[in-house]
Amino acid sequence: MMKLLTIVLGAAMLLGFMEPMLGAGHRPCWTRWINSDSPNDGPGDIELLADLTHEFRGEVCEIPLKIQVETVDGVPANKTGQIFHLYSNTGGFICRNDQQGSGKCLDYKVRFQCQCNSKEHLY
Ligand SMILES: [Ca+2]
Repeated sequence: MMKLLTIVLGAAMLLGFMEPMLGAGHRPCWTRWINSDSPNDGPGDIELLADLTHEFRGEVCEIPLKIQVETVDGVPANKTGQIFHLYSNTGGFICRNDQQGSGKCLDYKVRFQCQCNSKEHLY
């Protein structure tokens, strides 16, 4: 009985050790989609991480692993043909109206990938 218990415990410990290496222990999560700015006022559509971590405190983490950007209609940013001034998981997103052939950015929404086990509220 003792021997079986030792084997079971050993296997559990081994799994616990393996899990982070397999990535399962740090399963990443995405925040909800956030749209805090509009290209209709100001120089473009500006969704800066520094602003969003402040505005959505406890929801957007300080150092996201990834950023994802889509138009408000759900078209991935890289499919729109527009030029982006900033598109960074550590900086956020900026589309400048004056860099577009059309003279106007589309309205974009962003979301960030954070660690699931952090204190941020994630979906
Ligand atoms: Ca926007």
